[in-house]
Amino acid sequence: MTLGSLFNPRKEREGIFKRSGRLPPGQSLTEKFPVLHYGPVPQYDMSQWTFRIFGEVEEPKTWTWEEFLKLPMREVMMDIHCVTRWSKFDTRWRGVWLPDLIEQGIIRLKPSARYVIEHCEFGFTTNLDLEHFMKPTTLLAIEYDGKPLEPEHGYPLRVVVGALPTAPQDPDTRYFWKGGKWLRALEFSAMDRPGFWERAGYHNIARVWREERFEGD
Ligand SMILES: Nc1nc2c(c(=O)[nH]1)N[C@H]1C(S)=C(S)[C@@H](COP(=O)(O)O)O[C@H]1N2
Ligand SMILES: [Mo]
Repeated sequence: MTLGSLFNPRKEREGIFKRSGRLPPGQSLTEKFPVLHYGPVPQYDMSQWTFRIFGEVEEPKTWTWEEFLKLPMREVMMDIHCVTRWSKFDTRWRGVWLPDLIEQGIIRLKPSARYVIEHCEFGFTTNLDLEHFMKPTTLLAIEYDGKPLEPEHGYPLRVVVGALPTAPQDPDTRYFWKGGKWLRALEFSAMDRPGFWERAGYHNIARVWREERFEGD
């Protein structure tokens, strides 16, 4: 224990995560849940809300909120890492996992589908490769810590990407901005299409353990 951590419980917890290999380079532990986004927080009348699946799929879909809630859901624990250098450990989310929809025949992808574009309110988008979207660490979340998402964290639906606490050093772990808040559609695409932050200079792939923060890193 260093002098600095002696009276600083946050520093002390950070040291534990660092020593156990869960704190990626350049990151520090936060006990809070910072809010980061560009633009306003949308307000909803959930009777008007819809969620769309389109692009390289056999049949495009549109679901109401009531229909969305009937989809298969699972709970996932994740370590999340923001490019602004905070990490939060053991965050608990509940939501829809894409492979469940595919396995149950709820959506059918064309073989040409290789990328997923997340479409959010106000035209915000972000992009991931389909392979990453199929990992157990990519979730369409409706709940955080047993409660509906807070408006500023993406209510009613957001994408979450992170690392499993059981495999914290998965080299394919991505920064948290790849999780779009206020998600309204998933587009399956044959070609990659950089989103809002990616076009603003953030790294297109965004692997945490390689510190792919900005293009050119
Ligand atoms: N719709 C939308 N989603 C977004 C963003 C945004 O600007 N708009 N910012 C991203 C960024 S940069 C980060 S770090 C995370 C932050 O999520 P949080 O506010 O729940 O911590 O959301 C991501 N999702
Ligand atoms: Mo961010």
